[in-house]
Amino acid sequence: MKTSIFVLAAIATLSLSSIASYAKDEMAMPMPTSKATAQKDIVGKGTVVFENKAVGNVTLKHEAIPAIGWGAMTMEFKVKDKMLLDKVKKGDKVQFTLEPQGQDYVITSIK
Ligand SMILES: [Cu+2]
Repeated sequence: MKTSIFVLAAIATLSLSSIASYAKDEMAMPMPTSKATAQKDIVGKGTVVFENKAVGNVTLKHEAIPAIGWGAMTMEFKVKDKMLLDKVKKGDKVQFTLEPQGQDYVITSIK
């Protein structure tokens, strides 16, 4: 009798632990993470046509940016941080990185 109680207890423990490990496996399922959806940096090249440090805008004549399907054009960008414009001036050839922000793209680095 003592033995059968022990066996029952052992079975109960086993099944509990297998349920526990099953649940753990479920949680370990690959979930979409920010890493998986993170975009590659969008990098462009261009020439500074005009910069407005006070507002945080820069107008660039940029080359095509295939990453986002843009052709070459002259357009105005916002910069994420006005400090980014401290080192650029009209006529500079620059390389810049864009980050989507709503419908727009903002410059996150420029050099
Ligand atoms: Cu453009």
